Amino acid sequence: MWWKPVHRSERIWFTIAFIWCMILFAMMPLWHLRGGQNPSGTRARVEPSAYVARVQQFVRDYGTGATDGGIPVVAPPAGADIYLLGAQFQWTPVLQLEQGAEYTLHLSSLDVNHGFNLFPFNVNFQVVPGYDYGLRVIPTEAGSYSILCNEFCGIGHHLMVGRVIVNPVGTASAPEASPAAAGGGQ
Ligand SMILES: [Cu+2]
Repeated sequence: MWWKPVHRSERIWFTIAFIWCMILFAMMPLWHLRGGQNPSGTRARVEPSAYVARVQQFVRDYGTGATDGGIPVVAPPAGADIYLLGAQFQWTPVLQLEQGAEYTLHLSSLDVNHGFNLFPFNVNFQVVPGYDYGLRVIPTEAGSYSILCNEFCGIGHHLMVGRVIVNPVGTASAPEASPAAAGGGQ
């Protein structure tokens, strides 16, 4: 039957499908440029061992001395570069941040691909060995949040839960003027 002309309704349907394909095709570069989906901040190659050394330095610089489930707790100052390491099967360190402050969050992996998922928010990012992704982040809500690994990374994947603690504004231990002193001056 192939020599018979195609039915009109089928030609219309084919035309609609083709136009839709072209729209989706155009959406790919458009979404890349205008979709607001590109990671903020920086990307660089890094040797996993060098990244681990950076994380260790970060813990030495800003560690509180406390641990949470054996993982060191780190309280970096506002504006700091903060480092999080994904490794089978834990996130290191525990981050203690200030609400409303901006940080550059570095993410990388020691071994295999991991997935950074800030629970319960819909914040997701791939954590890839050999790459250091620096994301600009501002914690907007105070609380204690879990970091789940959402990229299957091995037998202990389901145990891979980290922690971010966001302290409310004004509770930081930084030696700044108290709100009363700041408000009282004229
Ligand atoms: Cu995992």
